[in-house]
Amino acid sequence: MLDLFKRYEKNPILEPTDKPWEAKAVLNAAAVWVGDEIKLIYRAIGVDGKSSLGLATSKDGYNFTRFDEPIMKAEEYNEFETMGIEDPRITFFEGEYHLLYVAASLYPPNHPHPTWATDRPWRVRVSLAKTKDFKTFERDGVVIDELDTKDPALFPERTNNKIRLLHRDYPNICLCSGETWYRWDDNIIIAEPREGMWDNDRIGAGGPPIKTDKGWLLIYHGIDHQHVYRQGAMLLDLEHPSKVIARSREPFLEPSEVYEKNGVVDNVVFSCGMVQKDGELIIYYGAADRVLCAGTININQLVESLEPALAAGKLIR
Ligand code: BMA
Repeated sequence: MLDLFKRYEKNPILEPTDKPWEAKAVLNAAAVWVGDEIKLIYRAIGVDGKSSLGLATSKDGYNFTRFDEPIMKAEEYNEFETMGIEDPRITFFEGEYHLLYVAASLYPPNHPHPTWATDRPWRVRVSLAKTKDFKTFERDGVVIDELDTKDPALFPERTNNKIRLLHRDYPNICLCSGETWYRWDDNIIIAEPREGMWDNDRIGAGGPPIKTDKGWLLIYHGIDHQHVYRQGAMLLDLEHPSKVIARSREPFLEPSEVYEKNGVVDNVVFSCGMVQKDGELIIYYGAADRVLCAGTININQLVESLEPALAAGKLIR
């Protein structure tokens, strides 16, 4: 384990309340600065087990004021959202906040479903909603057709005139590129799980990549064969973001506190967003799928800690 990440001493920062829509869990949150305020859009699990999205705001990054009602709920007549909406990530892109989230539903009975959905015919789709004011959202719906995928992370700018969208096509991190939404020119694997390491089972992007002078810094989660979730990072080439140039040999965060080890799903730390402040990232993460936590890491130190990668999933040893 890398010793660079400092947990906020008063974690968790958000816990479930007695409101039915966020009574079971509040977790994985998108995060963004809007003026002098941080806005978190978090996944809330209600008494019915379905998720919607809540909003919380803060000036210091740790003390948040919540809104009473979800700011976004699953659309009633949307066949892709019958089991809720989950795990938002947010990017300010071309003049609007783009909120990408996972639309969850079940495949119709007897429909072929992906091999990883072993116990039930779970269907997940990456969906998009856009907003300028965090009050009204324009729902654009599923952006990658016909693909069971999640963990979407949109780059804040185009490269080579292409929109770049990371997502997790099981078990890899993939990159869709295209000049217009919905019409992707290609979809390629950029990083794979690594056998013998902490991320040997499957991996997925955290919050949107952050531009540094060394490359795009991406926080990601790795899951091992024991179903432990950890957080690490990789650096993607500034001009060719499908190229991984460096990657964490060790995670910087793994479950060790009680609230990370025991909850709705044990041994999970899962991030969907972070903000920059004074050369550091404040990383927000869901812990044991029940509460929302925060911690900081120095950006330069994190970048320096990454080890050169030869190609997707391959480390120079
Ligand atoms: C993922 C998502 C996340 C969750 C994680 C750990 O597949 O469902 O919302 O935090 O699993 O259970």
